[in-house]
Amino acid sequence: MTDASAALAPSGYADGFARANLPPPDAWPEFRFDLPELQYPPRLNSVAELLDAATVRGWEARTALVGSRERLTYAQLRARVDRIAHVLRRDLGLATGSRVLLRGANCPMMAACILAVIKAGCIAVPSMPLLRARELGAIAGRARVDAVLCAASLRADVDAMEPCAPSGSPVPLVLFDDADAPDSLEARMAAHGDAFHAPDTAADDVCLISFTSGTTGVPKGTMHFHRDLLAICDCFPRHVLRSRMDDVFIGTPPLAFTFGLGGLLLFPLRVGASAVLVERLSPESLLAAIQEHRATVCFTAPTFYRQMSQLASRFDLRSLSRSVSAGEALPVATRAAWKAATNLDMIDGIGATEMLHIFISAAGSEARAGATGKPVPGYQACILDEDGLPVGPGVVGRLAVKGPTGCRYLDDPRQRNYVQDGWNITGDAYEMDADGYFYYRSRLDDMIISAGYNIAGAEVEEALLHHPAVAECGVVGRPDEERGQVVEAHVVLKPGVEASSELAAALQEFVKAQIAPYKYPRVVRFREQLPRTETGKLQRFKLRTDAV
Ligand code: 3UK
Repeated sequence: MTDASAALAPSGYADGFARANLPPPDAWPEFRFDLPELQYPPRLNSVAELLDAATVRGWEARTALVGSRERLTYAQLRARVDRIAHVLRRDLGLATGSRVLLRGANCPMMAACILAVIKAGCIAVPSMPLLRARELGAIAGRARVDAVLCAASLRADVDAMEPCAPSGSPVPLVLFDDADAPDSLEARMAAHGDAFHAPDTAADDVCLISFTSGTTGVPKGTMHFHRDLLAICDCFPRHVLRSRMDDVFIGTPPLAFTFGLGGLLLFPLRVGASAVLVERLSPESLLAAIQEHRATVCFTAPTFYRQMSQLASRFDLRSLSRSVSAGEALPVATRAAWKAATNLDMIDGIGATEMLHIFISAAGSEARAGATGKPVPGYQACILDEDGLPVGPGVVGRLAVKGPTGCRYLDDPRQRNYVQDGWNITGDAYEMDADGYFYYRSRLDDMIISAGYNIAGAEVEEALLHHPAVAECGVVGRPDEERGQVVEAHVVLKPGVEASSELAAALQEFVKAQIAPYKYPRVVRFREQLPRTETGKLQRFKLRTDAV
């Protein structure tokens, strides 16, 4: 049998697209459910589970979501989700298992739409707000979307891509936040006041297709089951973050990025907490929002924390008790700056779209500067050499993980690169110490090889970040005839500092004094800003290729 459905419970979906496009079973990672809380019933709708539990536990009057214009209790969120689910199934006539493309900035309505698609027994395909028509079209085509829910302000790119069904006819587009339009989502919702009962679905039916924020090449669709959405809630937030009912979550990752979907929606809902969903946050406005909403848990990327450290003294941040950094390696200098500014020990965590959320992390006194942490309960990790054999402490190799979640690409030969011998291979070079802590070194494809030496750009960046003139930096290998590659540093200076060749030389000496001198940047380029993705990741390929 090459069909994955042989290994799965009967699907509850009328439309078999997702099951038909799962990788063949021999290309799956091994899934492990090693904790009592990871034993889910075979029939499951993850959103019904989250929102029904809220009712059963008496959370109806508690605040679930806070936006810039509205605040929703758990009861109001459930009612809104039910109305949208009725629009999808009754008005649009979508079959279970249909794919719905979602497009909107972080706000309560976008969150309700994602939840409603899943509760309706359809499959959510969220898209990043900054994607343009061509990229959106690629995603819509790969996931063969049957309908689009889009914030009115972001409709232009959807109009430009004109998503079509296989028959060639355009798929329905419904706009929200479109106050006066008679066919807006809100207008349609008004016709449906009754409760929506989730259709029967399998715990291993696909409910989310999340596209990687890949910087190059065709985007990869990662497929996640109903049980995966609950599993991420029952691992990192339960065992490392220790989220509680009285927590107020806040942060920057888009809901279309699984870092944001988990951290700003699923995790709070799982424990009866609330989430503040605001769009277009800057380091300064995020600090102001933490103060205003008395947020307790913050999720964002390292570069945001670095910028916030410099502004933190102007705000009252006493409500904040945990801050989570993910998406990129957390430099020791950033951890130290944040601690000095807020007295908080950063919770670093590595996650991936393929794994859905964070799988290595450490909190509080368990955290060690320079290390990402230890495998989150529920996950196992090891370091493999080039032959796929595990190596011991102190050796750099390929990071491999397994747990309750893992990689299932939608019809993609790259599945066999990411999954090998049951392990998920994230593409990161890591090292372990004798105590079982994992240390990030670089992306495997970003390792700089210069005159025969392997140099991790992150190590050079770390050294530069300790210099008082440096605001941000990115270090890459630039092709070089003589050495293969040379180490090249792209540096953003702090406000008021002038770029000069003297400063460049001083930075080079500064690095040589801290790490092995052969690693110093032979080229230093000053820049106004660094190219980043919407998820906060440095776009190294742009640094390597940009003629500056
Ligand atoms: C890198 C890190 C060092 C690493 C993500 C939290 O980033 C997320 O998913 P993506 O698919 O990227 C995955 C890759 O990003 N990375 C992420 N976190 C760290 N490197 N230290 C870290 N703490 O290369 C990884 O392979 O965009 C993060 C939760 C959900 C996510 N999807």
